[in-house]
Amino acid sequence: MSEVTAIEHLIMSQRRWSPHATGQFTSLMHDLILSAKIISRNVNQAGLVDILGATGSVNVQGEQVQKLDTFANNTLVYRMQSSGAVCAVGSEEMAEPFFVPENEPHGHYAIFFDPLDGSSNIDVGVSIGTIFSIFRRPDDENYWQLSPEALMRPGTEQVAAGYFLYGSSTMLVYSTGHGVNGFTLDTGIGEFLLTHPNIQIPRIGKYYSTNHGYFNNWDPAIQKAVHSFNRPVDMPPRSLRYVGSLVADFHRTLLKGGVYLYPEDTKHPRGKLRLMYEASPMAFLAEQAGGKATDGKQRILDIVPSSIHMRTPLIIGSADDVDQVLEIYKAEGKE
Ligand code: P6P
Repeated sequence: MSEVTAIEHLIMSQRRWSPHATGQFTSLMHDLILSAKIISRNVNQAGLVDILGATGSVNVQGEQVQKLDTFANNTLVYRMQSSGAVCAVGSEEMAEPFFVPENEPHGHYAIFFDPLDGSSNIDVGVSIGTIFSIFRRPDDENYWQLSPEALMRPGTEQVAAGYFLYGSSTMLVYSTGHGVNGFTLDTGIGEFLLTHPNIQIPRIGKYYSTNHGYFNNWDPAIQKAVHSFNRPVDMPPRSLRYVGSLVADFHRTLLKGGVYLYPEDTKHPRGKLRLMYEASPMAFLAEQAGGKATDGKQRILDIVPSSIHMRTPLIIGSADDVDQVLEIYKAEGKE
């Protein structure tokens, strides 16, 4: 039987990289993982809740049936607030960040998340996920100086980032800046076990992933870049894979290689995806796994957010495939 490594063991073993570790990060990850187990349970019963909930608004656990996005957000905010490791929480579901009151147990981490990315796919059984990005507040910063502006830091300052994937199995893929590891939830014992150690994204992939429905809304350089994958000159055409759930599309790109593109278009002039809790954490993972992530002009991780919910174009995946897009953009004089 191969060695079984539970995630708690790996988190503790990584503390050697932080000699001044206070245990706050370990506490944060414990509560984040607990949140995901709770969300996974409810996501996996979504269809059943409709049947079981038909008798009223009470679900199988006797809880009020909530919209799953709201449920996921409330679960995460509550757990993060009570972890004692967090000073601020930002979420796609909240207009403003939540700051843990100074008179309550708090720590030096700020966490941003998309609590349930791709949730519109729940009723058709497509994988969805929770994406998270973790920053550390400078120790010398006085607590009361915390403001939304203080939280708008570039992705290079993330101390950890990752996602939970609620699909055929529940997975956690994350990095603390020392490579990318994947864990699969063994529901029999309630533990995330290391199943994908040191993930490396192939330099070139078999797939490209984008919403071709927007083709006529793209500028000519983007159209040419996408055509370079489905009508290449000197290699077989790539296969198109697109499920419309960033976590699912990125997870496949990370493991199998290729490129995911959500560029700007006439409907989304700044792109659709959010920088701080979608593009930036995925870019952190992609680079840690040997890949690249750009908005078409600059490295995603170098972008300084102008707002918590700032949107950005995203081209992410295998290094050579992202470079292929950038070379075409440059040849087409794309700004
Ligand atoms: P479209 C889901 O709403 C999401 O934010 C991402 O998970 C996904 O990749 C993208 O939007 C899909 O957008 O415009 O193709 O439906």
